[in-house]
Amino acid sequence: MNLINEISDSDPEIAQAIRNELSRQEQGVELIPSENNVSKAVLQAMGSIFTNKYSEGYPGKRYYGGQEFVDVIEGIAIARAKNLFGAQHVNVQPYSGSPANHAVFFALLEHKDKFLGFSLTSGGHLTHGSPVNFSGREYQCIPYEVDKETELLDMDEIRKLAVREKPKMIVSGFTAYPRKIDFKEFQDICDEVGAYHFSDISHISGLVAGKAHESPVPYADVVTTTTHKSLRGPRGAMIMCKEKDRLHDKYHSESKKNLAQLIDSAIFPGLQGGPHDHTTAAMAVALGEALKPDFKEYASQIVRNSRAMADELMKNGIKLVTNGTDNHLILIDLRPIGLTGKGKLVQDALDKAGITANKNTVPYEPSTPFNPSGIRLGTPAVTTRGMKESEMKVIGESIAKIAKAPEDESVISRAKSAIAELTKKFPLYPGMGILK
Ligand code: DSN
Repeated sequence: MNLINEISDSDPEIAQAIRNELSRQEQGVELIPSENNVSKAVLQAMGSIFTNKYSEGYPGKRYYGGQEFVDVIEGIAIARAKNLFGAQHVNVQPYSGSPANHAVFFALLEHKDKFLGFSLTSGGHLTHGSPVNFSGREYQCIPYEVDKETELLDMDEIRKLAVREKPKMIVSGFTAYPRKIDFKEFQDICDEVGAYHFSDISHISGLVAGKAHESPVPYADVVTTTTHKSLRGPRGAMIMCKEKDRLHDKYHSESKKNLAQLIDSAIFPGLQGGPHDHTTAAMAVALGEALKPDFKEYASQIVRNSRAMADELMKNGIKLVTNGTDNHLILIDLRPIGLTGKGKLVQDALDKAGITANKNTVPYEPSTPFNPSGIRLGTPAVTTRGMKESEMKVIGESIAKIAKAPEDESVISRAKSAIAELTKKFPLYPGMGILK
């Protein structure tokens, strides 16, 4: 079944937009670190007839009839996630990362409870306590920052902050931090102050699954991840947690449930209605792919590619936050080349050359989040396309040239030709026929 042909007949406008988006994805390089290119099998599961079903509840305990096959896919998704990450309990129903994180707050904290989260401008996520998000409005966030000099997380400072503030929860995880996180140290601090450890591995879950990054699962009480970033699945999320609530006696009355039940009931009926079963089917397929041996090679190639691109950028005079990377992500600091607050200018210039990236704050950002001084890059999608270190050098050199002259059309045009040449050799979805 070629679904695009169906759309072409029924809704030519949308069909054309899909074709245009495919060309954009095919002819450019996708460097937004939270994006990826899913397999055709994942796309097909996502577009399957499971989109027709409602299934409030959990496998074996649903509120509507006709659940025998939904229970199969949800059961397989859970079993594969447990196997891949070594988790005791998994919930695959969160609609996406923010709802998953919301459920963790809802399950573990009471209104205005205090927690420690990585500040947005230093590399955290909105849901880690930003004042404009539910997490910063409904709860009391004490933000931690990176060290001003090294731009690295300073675990001694985080420990001191935790000892002083006595939070009920500490969040580990990020959206814009190019280095490894020591989850065991976070857990030690949580143990010392009697706090829950909530780890958000949305960005690095593919690296964790592929053993290219340490896992928080053996330590943290709760771990969330989106499934569409380095994990290369559909847009969705999962929550992994320990069965038992190790802080039950400190924070809950006898009547409260164990951790797994707290999380499940926070998702449904606490915050969500019926799960998106077509997403669950696609998630099961993606988790099956991540369990195959070649996913390990994929994960380590993501990091090798990231390092190669970082080296090329630095060789060409570009300053990177922390002067390098350990993971899939690179953060360019535009301030030393006189472009403070000009992230949007550079993002737009890269776009014209077929390089998709995003403007981003840098630690201790002197400008605003809408006009920040950084550019965030990542290698999960280009690695999926089969690109390796030599291609990263071409891309890195093009980015460096554009960053240094974002208004020079001849520089942009030369970079565009180099990128077009490169992408021709790495077709996206070959043989899919969706351009017919
Ligand atoms: N929007 C995601 C990212 O780009 O990192 C986080 O939710």
